[in-house]
Amino acid sequence: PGDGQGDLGVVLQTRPKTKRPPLYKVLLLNDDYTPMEFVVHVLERFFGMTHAQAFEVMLTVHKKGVAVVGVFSHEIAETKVSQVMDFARRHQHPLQCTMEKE
Ligand code: NFA
Repeated sequence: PGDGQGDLGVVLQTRPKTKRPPLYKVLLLNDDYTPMEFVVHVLERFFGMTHAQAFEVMLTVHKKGVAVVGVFSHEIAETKVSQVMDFARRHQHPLQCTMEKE
């Protein structure tokens, strides 16, 4: 003997939603003027690469025009881009560094 107003609503199964934050690729762009040794130094200094790794990645950027130099959270990626852009500007090189959502 109910009032006929019982809850027959559908209960949807939910999965525990662990949303991971988006990641961002940090890209280094080629240009005709920045010295190769400067780019190698940037990759060692700001991206923790060994000299051999840095040289390899620098050559990839030089030959292909662009390369991903790291993948980071939004905040870390922004910091890397700022550090590279500031460092390049201070040394009067036109080196460009950008980020994009992975
Ligand atoms: N293309 C530059 C040169 O020949 C070297 C370079 C590599 C610049 C990677 C920017 C990025 N001096």
